[in-house]
Amino acid sequence: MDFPFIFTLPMPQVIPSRVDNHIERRLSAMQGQFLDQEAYAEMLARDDRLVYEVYEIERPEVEGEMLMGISIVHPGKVGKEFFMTKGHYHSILETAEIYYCLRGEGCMVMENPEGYMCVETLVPGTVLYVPPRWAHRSVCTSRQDDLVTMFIYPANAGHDYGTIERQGFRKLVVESASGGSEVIDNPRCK
Ligand code: S6P
Ligand code: ZN
Repeated sequence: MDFPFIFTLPMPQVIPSRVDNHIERRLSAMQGQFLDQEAYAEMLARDDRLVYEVYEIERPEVEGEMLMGISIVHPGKVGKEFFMTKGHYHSILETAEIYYCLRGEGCMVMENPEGYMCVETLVPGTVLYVPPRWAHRSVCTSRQDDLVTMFIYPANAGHDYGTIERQGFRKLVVESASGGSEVIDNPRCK
């Protein structure tokens, strides 16, 4: 039988007091994801940098349960493109997700199979609702701070990474001429 449980997100580290899985994604796991492949190869040859981490609270991956955890995207760029998560659709496309930004600066790049795109800014306090059918990727646009978000989604959602790996997102987040960030079209998407 399940009993209710609590955990805490102690500030400022925001590492949950309960963690069942800790996932680390390094540059080497992001093959083909960044636009500037030359910059990617050069950076990887120097150092297989940690791009992002996820702390998950484990629950049975069945309908009715929820999964939650903390996602931390570290600051960095490959060429002009900011560090980001791989991004995915949910395998059960009709499942939504909620993100709550705790620290840092960044955005969520989203698109759906119907051809719509959306980029929402994330700053501490932002709550983002990603509706069913929208692929999502978090991007850290700060030069020095991690982008930390909490996520909650149906435990049976599953992850489809393949569609994004093959096509990329249609929008990319890159450093602008003034040193800020801007959203550009992905030239690899026709
Ligand atoms: C899961 C949820 C997050 C991401 C995490 C890493 O549905 O959206 O837990 O898994 O932000 O991103 P990704 O694209 O590597 O799974
Ligand atoms: Zn998701």
